[in-house]
Amino acid sequence: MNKVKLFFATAVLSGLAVVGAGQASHAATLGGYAFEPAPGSPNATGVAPGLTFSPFEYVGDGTTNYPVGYDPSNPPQNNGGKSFSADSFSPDSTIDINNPNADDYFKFSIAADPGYTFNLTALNFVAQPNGNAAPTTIQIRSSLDNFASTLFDGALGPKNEWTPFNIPLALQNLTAITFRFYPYGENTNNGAKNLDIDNVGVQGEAIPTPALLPGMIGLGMGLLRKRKQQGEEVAV
Ligand SMILES: [Ca+2]
Ligand SMILES: [Ca+2]
Ligand SMILES: [Ca+2]
Repeated sequence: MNKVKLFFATAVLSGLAVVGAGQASHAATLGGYAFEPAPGSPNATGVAPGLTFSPFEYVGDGTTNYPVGYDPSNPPQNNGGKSFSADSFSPDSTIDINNPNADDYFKFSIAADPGYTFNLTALNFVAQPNGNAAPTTIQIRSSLDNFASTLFDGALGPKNEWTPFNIPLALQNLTAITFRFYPYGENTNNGAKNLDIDNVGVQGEAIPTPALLPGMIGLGMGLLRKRKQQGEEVAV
């Protein structure tokens, strides 16, 4: 191989190595909800190829709106843009997953497109208990066990402040999942009313089903056929 060819071969190999490194680094943001632009939107943005995100929803008997949201570049209040808010949650810690009027929740779903699966490594959001009549705590559940157990159960942080949450997950080989967020608990008996939520997102990776698979199955069948022919030859 002359020097020019060697140069190009090295360049191609280096390029492949870079691509390979890019594919190996996972835990990218797979999609999420910033509720922008004004006047507010429930639709996901930044969704990775191979996945579909539902709109972000509130299920319950309260009302929703898009109040001022979270902007980390604008301290000390960090207010800016839009968030999503509802005003009726469980005042107590008992959550009945089949009674959304008493135990109201936020939810969103992720589904893999045909030919994909996905892994999740984290769920992120920021939340702000809005005023005195706000929930104090939040639970997160998922459809993987029909919402039976809690993936997370923790304090929401001070009222009228945005508190960030980063919840590690280790969920693999998924084709679909729905998350429910159950804010609950009363702030000085004023009720579990207003909670604002913003910058909801998940980290992980979307994985294409190996395109090699049909070819490998074909190769396997070919080998089987060849062996069978050879076996018949021996038998004769
Ligand atoms: Ca926002
Ligand atoms: Ca309610
Ligand atoms: Ca309740």
